[in-house]
Amino acid sequence: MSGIAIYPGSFDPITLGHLDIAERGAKVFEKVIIVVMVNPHKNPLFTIEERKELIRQAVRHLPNVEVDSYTGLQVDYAREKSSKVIIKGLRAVSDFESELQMASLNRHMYEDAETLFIPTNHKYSYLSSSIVKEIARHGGPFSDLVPADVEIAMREKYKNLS
Ligand code: COD
Repeated sequence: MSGIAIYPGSFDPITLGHLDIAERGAKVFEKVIIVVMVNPHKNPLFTIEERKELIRQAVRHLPNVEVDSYTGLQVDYAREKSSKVIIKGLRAVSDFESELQMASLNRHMYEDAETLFIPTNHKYSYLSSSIVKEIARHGGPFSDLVPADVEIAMREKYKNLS
């Protein structure tokens, strides 16, 4: 497939589950833009700039993946970038309900926009940024859940917060 796809999320921080979706999206589209968005329901650990930098380090090996941030609607960002595809990772039925609602609303606001659901790699089906933060906060092992640079940044963050 050709064209530009956007992959929006909070990415606080990027996990190996997110990275797997980005890698698979990059095989399908000419360009994938990972866009860090503001989720008003979440209280972030990393600033937008920190998240972008951690993503950039994680996708160094993917020449057709760019990293950006945006405050506003996913569809407005997609329009700005002339993109008609919004990539979402699907872990479980619980993701599906909210993602389907978002996909429908996004099409309502931007009728050219298609949401492409990529099913999670079974290795990462249990993985979320929130669960990694919980493990890290309590000193548990998480090196096999996030890129190496993220692990370092998280250890640093929690050291400074304690
Ligand atoms: N495996 C596969 N996919 C995964 C995994 C995993 N282990 N973990 C997460 N994902 C997927 C998620 O399903 C999602 O598609 C994406 O990766 C990002 O996940 P998160 O958790 O980083 O991001 P969210 O879900 O907090 O993102 C919410 C948004 C920031 C996208 C949302 O708040 C938003 O778009 N805000 C802007 C306003 C807007 O446009 N809202 C929609 C109106 S309909």
